[in-house]
Amino acid sequence: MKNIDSRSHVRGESIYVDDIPVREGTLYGAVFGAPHAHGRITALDTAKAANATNVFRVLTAADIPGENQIGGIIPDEPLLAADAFHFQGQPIAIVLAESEEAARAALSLIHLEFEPLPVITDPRQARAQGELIQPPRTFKLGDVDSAWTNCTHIFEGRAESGGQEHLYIEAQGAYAYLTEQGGLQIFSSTQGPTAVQRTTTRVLAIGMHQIEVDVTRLGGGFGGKEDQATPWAVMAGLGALCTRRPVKIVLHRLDDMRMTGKRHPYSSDFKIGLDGDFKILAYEVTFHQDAGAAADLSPAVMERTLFHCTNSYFVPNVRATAYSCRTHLPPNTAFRGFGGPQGMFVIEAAICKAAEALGVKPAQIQKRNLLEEGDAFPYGQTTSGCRALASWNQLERSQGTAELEAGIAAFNETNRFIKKGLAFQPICFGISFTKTHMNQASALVHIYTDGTVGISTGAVEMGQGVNTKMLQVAAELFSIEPSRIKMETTNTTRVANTSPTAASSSADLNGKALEKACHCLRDRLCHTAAGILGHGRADRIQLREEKVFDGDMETDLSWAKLVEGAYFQRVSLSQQAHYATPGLHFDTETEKGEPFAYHVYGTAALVAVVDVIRGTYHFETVRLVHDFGRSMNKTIDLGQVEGGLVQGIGWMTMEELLYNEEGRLLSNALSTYKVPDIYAVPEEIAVEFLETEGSPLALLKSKAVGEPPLMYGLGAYFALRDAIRAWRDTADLPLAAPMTPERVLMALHGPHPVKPVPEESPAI
Ligand code: MTE
Ligand code: LUZ
Ligand code: MOS
Repeated sequence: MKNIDSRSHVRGESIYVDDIPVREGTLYGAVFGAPHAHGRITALDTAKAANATNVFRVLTAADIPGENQIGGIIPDEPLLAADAFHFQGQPIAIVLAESEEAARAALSLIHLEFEPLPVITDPRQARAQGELIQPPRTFKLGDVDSAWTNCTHIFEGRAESGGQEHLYIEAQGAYAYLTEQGGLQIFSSTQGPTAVQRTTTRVLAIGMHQIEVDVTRLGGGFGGKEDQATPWAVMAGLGALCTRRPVKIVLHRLDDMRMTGKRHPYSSDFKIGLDGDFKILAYEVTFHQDAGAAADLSPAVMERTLFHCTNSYFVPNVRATAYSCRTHLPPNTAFRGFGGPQGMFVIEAAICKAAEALGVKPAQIQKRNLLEEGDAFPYGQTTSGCRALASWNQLERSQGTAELEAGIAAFNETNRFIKKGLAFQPICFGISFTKTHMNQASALVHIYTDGTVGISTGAVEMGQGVNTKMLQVAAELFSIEPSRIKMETTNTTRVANTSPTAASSSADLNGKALEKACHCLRDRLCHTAAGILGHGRADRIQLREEKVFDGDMETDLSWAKLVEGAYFQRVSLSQQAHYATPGLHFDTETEKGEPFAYHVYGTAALVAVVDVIRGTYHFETVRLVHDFGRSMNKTIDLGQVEGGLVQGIGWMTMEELLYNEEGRLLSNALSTYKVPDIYAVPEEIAVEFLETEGSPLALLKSKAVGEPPLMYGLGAYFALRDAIRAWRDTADLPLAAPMTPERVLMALHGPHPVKPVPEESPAI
């Protein structure tokens, strides 16, 4: 089935927050942000702005009726800074005016006096100064300290990965108005409608029952709207409450880039030990996560970094420690992969370093150490349905990687100024929220008397196609035409207490809840049909293609007639259902448990082509074998793989976030922050479906697909490095991403090392 939104998307008819027709009297909000990264506020004068033409009111922290607090995991972030601010762009005041232009124009009339305080932009410096979001955590397996003595080769080094701007096409925004009797309606571009509702309750001191949050769809989220859509929605709500007029706040792109958090940059130290056969015996890693100025989701992101610190490899002795470091950047947040990619980059860097020093291809070490069935992860869970080696082998067998490799070697022999490089990139990603309690969802189904169906779930459509998958579930279980089914907006009044649409789990969780609701309704209708047919044997009834069958015999009851009959017999045609993933648990004392429903595997081969004179590059081909389980929608799933891959390549190669020492974002526009465009997409992307049994915990055994493919992009960094190595030795080249064309040029021709890295430790 095609994505049900494709027609309205192409015709420009899909509705986003900014497309909602505004009510009469609507005010437009513009947000005044901190002009410096760290300071103590000594004076704030908003009178001039408030008196400007067409300005209705200016709100500050003093106008907040409830708690000035938006921090979810840790309460450490105000909605509006009152005494001090901690990052450039941190919201301090909101101008509400008759037009967006008037609101923005008045921002410059706000007068702020502050005492500047020291600014930290480096997570290692933050750690050294004791600026931690929470105490460090350590995951352990085996005994690392005694394992080193058995290692033939030991390498130490540092690996660094940069941040990433989400660049959802639809910027952050919300629209809110009061209804009656104290009610508040909020339209928000959020992945977490319940998070918006909960935080609005806290800040405005009104019950959750008074707040209705509604989401039609997002123009992309990618994690950037899991937590950070909330403040703008709460501000719109606050504006509506204070002025009793509707309030709309939609961020300008440049404000969105400047004020919101991004993927966490990481700076990490590793030590890896191998035996004479290149089996990895020991791995020790210390992560420094740049959390930015407040916790946001950083503790959970840091946790997933630890979960994925060994990627798809079995390492018998591991010690992984992570520090969440408080700096003066905008609080960093969820981004596709949620810390997993950052963790995986470090072990790939460690393997690359070992391979370069030993004079072998990284693939030789990678393949030798892939997880096998029953192997333990450092967090105690063991693999089940492991496809690490299966996907690698299938890639080699059917995607001609040996020929690719031979072709590259021959090419590099004969071409002096163009060099090619190859990297293999296996992935392994755990599916479930790592906070066990979040793995629940509900659905609400109405069958109307004409036989049409309305479906509500907690899932938010953000381009990933979850609504199409939900519709498929209902169409299949009722055996009716998709055109009879409508996916309703995601709404906290219809479906309550939802987890955000995140962790790649929304199709599984919401789809399973929907399955339950549809099964209930189907059973009820089968009973009704059995009654109408006069024998009462519901087990004989089948619904097939809008018809009712009695055993194998077609009856004259149609789906529509059956529904109508049920209504006249006063049978309920509505059903709500709740689903919670069974079997999950995790103990943060021992750091062991069973946090994931299942894992998704796959292997990619990426070929980079580098222009040695210019430092420019492109990706000639990416071939991959991905574990979809039994894909329920190959078109959508293929789109997720291609999109995730390209987003991952962008993160590793061209997207470079630069902050100056004052914590000001320098790459603050699309002219200075480069994302992959159509020309940067690999010339060939060949995706092979590794058809597996799936997992019973996956919706229709179709595995979650949203985040995992991003991690194939890690290979882009290593393919570039391999191409550079065809030109000159890379042993002392820092392991730092992104590998921008400038960095490639430096690597090819600049002095090494650009940054010193510790030498290889002597082999024992
Ligand atoms: N695909 C599109 N087109 N737009 C998005 O914003 N977000 C990604 C992924 N794919 C995203 C996307 C992220 S970060 C997640 S967690 C999943 O979709 C969430 O949706 P799912 O749970 O339905 O896979
Ligand atoms: N969000 C979250 C996530 O709250 N918990 C998670 O485990 C997670 N994983 C991936 C993406 N978002
Ligand atoms: Mo995705 S990072 O779980 O929103």
